[in-house]
Amino acid sequence: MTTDLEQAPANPPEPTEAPPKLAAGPAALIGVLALAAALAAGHLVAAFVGIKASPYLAVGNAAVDATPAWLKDFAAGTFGTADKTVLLGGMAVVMVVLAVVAGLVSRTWAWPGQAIIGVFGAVGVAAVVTRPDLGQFAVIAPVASLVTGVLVFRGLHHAALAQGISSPSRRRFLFAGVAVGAGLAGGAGQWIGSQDAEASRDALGPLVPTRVAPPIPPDADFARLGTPTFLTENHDFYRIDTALVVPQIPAEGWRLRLHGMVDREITYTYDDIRRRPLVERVVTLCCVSNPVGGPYISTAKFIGVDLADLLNEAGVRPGAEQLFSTSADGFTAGTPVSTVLDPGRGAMLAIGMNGEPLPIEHGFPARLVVPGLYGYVSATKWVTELEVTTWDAQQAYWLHRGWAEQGPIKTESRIDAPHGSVPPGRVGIAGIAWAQHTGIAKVEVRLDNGPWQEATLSANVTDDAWRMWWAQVQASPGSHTVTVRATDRSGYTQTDQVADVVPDGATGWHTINFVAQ
Ligand SMILES: Nc1nc2c(c(=O)[nH]1)N[C@H]1C(S)=C(S)[C@@H](COP(=O)(O)O)O[C@H]1N2
Ligand SMILES: [Mo]
Repeated sequence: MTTDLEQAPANPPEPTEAPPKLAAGPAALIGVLALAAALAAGHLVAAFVGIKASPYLAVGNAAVDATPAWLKDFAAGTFGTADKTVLLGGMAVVMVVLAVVAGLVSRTWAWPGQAIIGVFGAVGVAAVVTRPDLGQFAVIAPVASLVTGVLVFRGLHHAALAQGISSPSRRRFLFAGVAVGAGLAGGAGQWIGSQDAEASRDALGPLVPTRVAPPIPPDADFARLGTPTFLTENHDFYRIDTALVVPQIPAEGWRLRLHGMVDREITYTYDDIRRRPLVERVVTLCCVSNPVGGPYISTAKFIGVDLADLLNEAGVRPGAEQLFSTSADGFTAGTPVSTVLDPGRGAMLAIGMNGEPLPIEHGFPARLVVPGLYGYVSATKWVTELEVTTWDAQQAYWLHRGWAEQGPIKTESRIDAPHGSVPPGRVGIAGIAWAQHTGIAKVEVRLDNGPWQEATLSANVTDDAWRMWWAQVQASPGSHTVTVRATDRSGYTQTDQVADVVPDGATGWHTINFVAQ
């Protein structure tokens, strides 16, 4: 196509052989239009592959990550919560200036501007591929930007050169068309992207409870001796569900319908819940399919509202037995109404976890949390419906599949350290014990079937959470076994009877082997 330019136009305007040249205004406009088209195309594609892959946002996020801490503090202090807006606005100004430059250096030939737009695009691609939190298709968005930017720049440049002199009105029409097209594509991307749960979650900001949980004392865990940390980070929190594809529900579109054996049916929006006084509670969740010594147990500060308050607002009718909860993906759980209504129980409709809105895979926008009950009978994630009913009228998901109707968490304990081999002599043994909503009273360990020895317990944060323990044993060179058992505050000592996880949770003492050498 450069041949069009090299072979002089049909009616050369001047006797000199100078190639045709665009006026500065249209040249600059071409740069800006190509930029707009590129960003809009990337934004639209990102709406489908994850809105964070939008090159504009990705470059902005990369800039935030690359910003030194002192500058972040300065920006946050100076601009307050507007710091993101200032950043994105500043980026827009820089980009428009560079786009104008791209146009102005391309008044005769398209390639310098194309090269500048291409470098822009490459920065967008780099910002997306270096982000760990974007999927494998995310790169399509900045590539779409790059290709669109280069092609639009080149196309407009050629059209303007060919028509500019003869038909300025056609050029104006073409420019306006590109501007409108970019506006529509960007707007569509923005709208589709806002249907995205991740974007919705990001926009919510931190959740601030009215009643915060008391601070966790430093001696709540023995992490240095091998136990887990008292609170589990959200990304380390165990995850169990039947969802192949995690339900994506933007908070704005979420509704919770409370109905059944109630005086009045109520439908809550996310804002309805968020505007209520929020409570924060430390709760250890545990899965019924956790084998003895297994990993499916974690602790978080959950933020939400009392489930009992919602039920009381609706007015529970006499004869109600089961709170049957349904998730957006069809999972169901059945919880005793008496447990939910028990004022001391602290059953929650949770919207936050460790200060943040619930992570998507842990039930965003909202889930149930009932201290003391296994997850399969209580902890419905992505919950959209609560029906007050009887046990006969509705059967929850796992009931059909051989699991028990009632799922109180069993008092259990686990050894986390040592593993493998240790030097002989005094050996530290450490682990966790749990009896949610009852509390742990005592943990004992035993070396090689010797006498039981009482372990030291960590600070008791709440009876609804796990408790850490540690002990020392004297180990001669050779291989050894250690066994643990817990006693809860009701006086019950963990049975050594081995039971499978089906139908209502595993039992048995956890035993490990280690070698002293
Ligand atoms: N929608 C939905 N909610 C669910 C489940 C599920 O499969 N689907 N599994 C339950 C089970 S068995 C457990 S143990 C907990 C686990 O919650 P977590 O993944 O946040 O740890 O969620 C419960 N809520
Ligand atoms: Mo579970």
